[in-house]
Amino acid sequence: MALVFFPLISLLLLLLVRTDAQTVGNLTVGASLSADENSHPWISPSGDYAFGFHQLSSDKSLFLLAIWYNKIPDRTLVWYANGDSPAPKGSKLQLTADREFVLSNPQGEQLWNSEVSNGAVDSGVMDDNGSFKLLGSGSVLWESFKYPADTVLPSQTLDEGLFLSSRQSETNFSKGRFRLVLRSDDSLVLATVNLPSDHVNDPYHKSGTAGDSNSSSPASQLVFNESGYLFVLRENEERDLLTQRTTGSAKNVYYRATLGFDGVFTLYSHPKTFTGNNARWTALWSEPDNICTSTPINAGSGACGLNNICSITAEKRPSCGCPSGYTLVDPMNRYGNCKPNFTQSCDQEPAPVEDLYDFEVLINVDWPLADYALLEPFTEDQCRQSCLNDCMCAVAIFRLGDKCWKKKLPLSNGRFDPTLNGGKALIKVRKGGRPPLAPYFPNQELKNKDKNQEPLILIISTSRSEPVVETNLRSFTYKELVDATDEFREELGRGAFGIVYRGTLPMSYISQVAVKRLNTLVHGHAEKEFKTEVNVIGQTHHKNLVRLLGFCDEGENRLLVYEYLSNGTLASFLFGGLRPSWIQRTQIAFGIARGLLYLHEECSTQIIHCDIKPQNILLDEYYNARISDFDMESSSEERAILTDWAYDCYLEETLDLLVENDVDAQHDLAKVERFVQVAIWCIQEDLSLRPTMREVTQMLEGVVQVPAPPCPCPYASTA
Ligand SMILES: *[C@@H]1O[C@H](CO)[C@@H](O)[C@H](O)[C@H]1NC(C)=O
Ligand SMILES: *[C@@H]1O[C@H](CO)[C@@H](O)[C@H](O)[C@H]1NC(C)=O
Ligand SMILES: *[C@@H]1O[C@H](CO)[C@@H](O)[C@H](O)[C@H]1NC(C)=O
Ligand SMILES: *[C@@H]1O[C@H](CO)[C@@H](O)[C@H](O)[C@H]1NC(C)=O
Ligand SMILES: *[C@@H]1O[C@H](CO)[C@@H](O)[C@H](O)[C@H]1NC(C)=O
Ligand SMILES: *[C@@H]1O[C@H](CO)[C@@H](O)[C@H](O)[C@H]1NC(C)=O
Ligand SMILES: CC(=O)N[C@H]1CO[C@H](CO)[C@@H](O)[C@@H]1O
Repeated sequence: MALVFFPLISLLLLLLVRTDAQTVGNLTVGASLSADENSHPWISPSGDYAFGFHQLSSDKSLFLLAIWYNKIPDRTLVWYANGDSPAPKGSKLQLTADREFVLSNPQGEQLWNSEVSNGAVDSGVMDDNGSFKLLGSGSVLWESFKYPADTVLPSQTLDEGLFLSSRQSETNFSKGRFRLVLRSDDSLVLATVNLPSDHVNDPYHKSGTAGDSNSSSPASQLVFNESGYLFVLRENEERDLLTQRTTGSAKNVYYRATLGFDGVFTLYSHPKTFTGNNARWTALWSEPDNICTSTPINAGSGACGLNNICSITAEKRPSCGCPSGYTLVDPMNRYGNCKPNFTQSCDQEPAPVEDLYDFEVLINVDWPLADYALLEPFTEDQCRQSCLNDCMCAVAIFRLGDKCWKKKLPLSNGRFDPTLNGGKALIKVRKGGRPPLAPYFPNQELKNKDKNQEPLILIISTSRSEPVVETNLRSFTYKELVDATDEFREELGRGAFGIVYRGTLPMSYISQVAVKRLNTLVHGHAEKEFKTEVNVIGQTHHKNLVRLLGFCDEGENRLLVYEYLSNGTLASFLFGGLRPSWIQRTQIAFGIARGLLYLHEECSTQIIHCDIKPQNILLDEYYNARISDFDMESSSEERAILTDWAYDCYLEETLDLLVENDVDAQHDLAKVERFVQVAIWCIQEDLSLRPTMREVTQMLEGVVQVPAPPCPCPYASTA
């Protein structure tokens, strides 16, 4: 059986580290650019920005006309023209005889037009500030800065009425639900839009300006200046400063301010000169501080989808999770709507309601706008009874000692909010049907998973029907883990499914542990499935896997106890202060491959880990790679260009470029080539061509020859 392991490629390639080179060019009348993977973008004179076709990672036959950073390996788009209507392969961007700048599909139909109304275009130029300009008779007729997508750049201004639109998701550039708009009366506001219309709802956030400032002068512009400051300029020239911190002039640092697909507006910086160590975007500032608890919007769903619950992460990003008894409508979009996993009817039921329904309780959770009745003074018990016997009631909120709010579907603006002071959300669920343990999606075919979606699946066990097998896992009481973690004091990381804390077990063979506390919001899983999963993982033993030592399963509290590894994640090692040597990087790659081989073929229950990435690989004190399932957050756009580039280097026999700054690797080019070849085999579109993990380890280690791989492109003929 050919096993699928897409993500290892990005790891292998990340381990190779890199730099880039491109040509500088101008556009003149008659020139055209065609949408395919080999089209050469137009580069700004400094080489900082590129204008051209970006291939969608979710559908390689579609392209966006876009601007991106040319020198940063992670393809970060700062502008795109046709997010809502991506161009099929073979589309052409042309300066027509009428001197119009037009994007048309292979059938000749227009997909996008710059719509210059005030003259004929002579030429186009990608400038060093990141704006693409169309010039005619010496003046600027059109510029991308005036038609922003989701990002503003230094030296760009947003006039009143102009707005940024979020995208649908990290990899889907269609217009999303969020907008940032400059309004003369309110200054800068963030609001949701009722798609597919353009109707803008009341703001969920107003930038800290009009309210606080004494100025009554209308706001006229959002300015992003070259020192990296964002401010609202008022008509009387007063500035309402949004950002307080920068990391230097835009001459030395790339800045961008992007309205994320999750509705958070963030200022990022990235060094212009970088090695593998500091090559990343750092968030300097973002707004709002907590989108989950921002003003409830009386139309639309709030930060997460309908019936969903928003909780804020340490990075101030929303994390969404369906309540117990509810599941995602689109399992790949956890920011989307949730649906009850049962139907509630007002018709005659087959049994008394007490036998049919029960309540799941969530603390400090509320859906502020879905009330249809307030009952007071009421006890909690009366509140439960009332909701139970009311076929309209989906949720009751019991709060403030004697108040009971009954709520109907769909629930909007769901939020986890500690200021609710222990208020209880009583969620009515039908007995018997509960969704499975949130992090695990049993029996889901790996190949059905879009590799570019947010990583959701951590571990899938492919044979689950087995009875519970005893392992030597320790069962902890909740109290023991509260003590071990000193009341969950030191956080090691957090992800969608829970937070990992550092802990110490007294009187134990392994004293340092990492305790993962599964999120109460998402762990609406059945007892038996939790036990089965724990058992399956508990039976794995391999030096390249993080060991599960025990668990706690006490009512609401579900925790997993792992051994603690002192050297952090591979991500922090690769991109952190100490750059790993070539030897270390190869050893880490071997270790990951061996760990996966064990999971796929050697342990008693076959396990497929669907989220291999540097954040999920921990390092022990000897820098051995250990695969874990700690779901730290991350994104996955970088793959496409890294793989394309690596494949080009392989074809053109310029593999030395991949490891340009690494003398050791340069002296070991045979191994570099072997790694790249293996990686290319692993990302074949045709799954049947991909090697098994056993073959992968043998090829990586040089035990067997690596045959020349065919192109990993979508429609390659199979060599
Ligand atoms: C691009 O255009 C600019 C200004 O028109 C000119 O100075 C430069 O030489 C041109 N570069 C190329 C490569 O044609
Ligand atoms: C870039 O922006 C600065 C500041 O607005 C401006 O002075 C400069 O002319 C711009 N450069 C180009 C190439 O437009
Ligand atoms: C992006 O999302 C929209 C809305 O869900 C969908 O209609 C569109 O097909 C998606 N685009 C791509 C390229 O997947
Ligand atoms: C507004 O003006 C009053 C009176 O001049 C002053 O006391 C107050 O601090 C000002 N508020 C702000 C936010 O500047
Ligand atoms: C950008 O704005 C900040 C805040 O007003 C100011 O201190 C700085 O001098 C400005 N930089 C430039 C290049 O105008
Ligand atoms: C929903 O509940 C039913 C039983 O009521 C169960 O068979 C089914 O697996 C559940 N589905 C999900 C996705 O939780
Ligand atoms: C990056 C990191 O934490 N490195 C440590 C890994 O472990 C060795 C041995 O304990 C330390 O010396 C390193 O500092």
